[in-house]
Amino acid sequence: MKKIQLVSALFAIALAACQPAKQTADCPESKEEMKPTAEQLDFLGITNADKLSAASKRALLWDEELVRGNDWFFKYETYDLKGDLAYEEGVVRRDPSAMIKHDGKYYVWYTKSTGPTDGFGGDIENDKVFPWDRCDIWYATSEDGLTWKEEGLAVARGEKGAYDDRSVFTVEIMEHDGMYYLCYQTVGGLYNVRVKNQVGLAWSSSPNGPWTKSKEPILSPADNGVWKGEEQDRFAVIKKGDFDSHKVHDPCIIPYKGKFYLYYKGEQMGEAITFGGRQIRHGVAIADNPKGPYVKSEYNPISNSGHEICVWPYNGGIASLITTDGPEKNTVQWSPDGINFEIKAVVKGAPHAIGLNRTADNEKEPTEILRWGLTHEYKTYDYQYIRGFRTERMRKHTAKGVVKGKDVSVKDQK
Ligand code: AAL
Repeated sequence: MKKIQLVSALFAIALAACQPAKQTADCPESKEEMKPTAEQLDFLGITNADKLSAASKRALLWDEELVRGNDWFFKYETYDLKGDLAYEEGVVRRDPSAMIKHDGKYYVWYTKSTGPTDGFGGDIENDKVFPWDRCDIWYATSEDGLTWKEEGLAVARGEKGAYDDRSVFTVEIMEHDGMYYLCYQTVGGLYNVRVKNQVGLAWSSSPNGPWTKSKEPILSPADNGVWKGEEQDRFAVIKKGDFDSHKVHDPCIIPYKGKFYLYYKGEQMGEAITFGGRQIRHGVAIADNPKGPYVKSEYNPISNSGHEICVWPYNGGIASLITTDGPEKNTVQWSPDGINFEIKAVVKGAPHAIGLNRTADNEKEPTEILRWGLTHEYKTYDYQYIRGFRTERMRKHTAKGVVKGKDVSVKDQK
């Protein structure tokens, strides 16, 4: 049974790689219609056109452009940062925003707190339940992206009774029309396992602040799940509700097609473990103005996998890096409309909680914006720190000692 599920999931992934427009021409709808060309058979190394294995059938459904090229694939490595963002004992710095440049300096915002995590076993009124509990948003600047100076607090938790009085964290930056917008996660009240998480917004005419906070959250979880019983158990539900019925996380706003697309991660009440990991999916909410109101797309969820949001504009559409959870984890995807995403590459792994370099020429190559950026790493469960990452494209696969010739990509060899 399990095998059948996996095969059908992979078949669905292969089908997803078929462009809708090509469905009739290059992508046969049934195996009976599969009549591979001699060139396809030769390129894919298929022995007998009349004896196609399930894997060969899927391979024949792949998008031709993706098969011949390797444009979306990358491999990565991480490295330590210097200055104030180097690892500091007793301090949590995590979930870096994207980097922007202002007056010759890179800027980054991030979640910051101090002290170890107590967890949920004790007095949650006074304890710190997660590394991202009891946090505020801080920022740092750098001339070279490697050595950073912590500039101070940007956005603090709200006053007692406010929707963000417990923690503000996991922030993203958007620069638009001379204004700066920080969107971030919020928790208010008691941080128990059933607490709902929302998204807040702050704006300023300078990246150095001061920041004005929205009085109300700009995004909230869907209100259609039903908990079972009073006990603090996030898995006990009568009805799970939408993919984002419990938490809206990792917000990131992108100006797109004259509107503002707020991408986010949803967590569902009664979250299950499905094959490939936790039930995590992404959604989008769209507004006419940066401050909202943000209206959730009727097409949500727009991913079936993933974790932290990492999205960028490319070639008139939106690209998205899907990591950590779900059957399509470790894939790079692209949508022509910001909503309907297709897999473009499967990667070996990817940095988590990426802070993209928004100053990059993101149109140069599909993953140019990923050539270097920020990520975070767990030193221990209690303490995370911000690190750098760099990526490179894979153009060929050569053995040790082979004399390096002209750098010819697989695509160029056609
Ligand atoms: C991250 C993000 C959100 C979660 C926590 C802090 O990976 O998805 O930010 O709340 O973990």
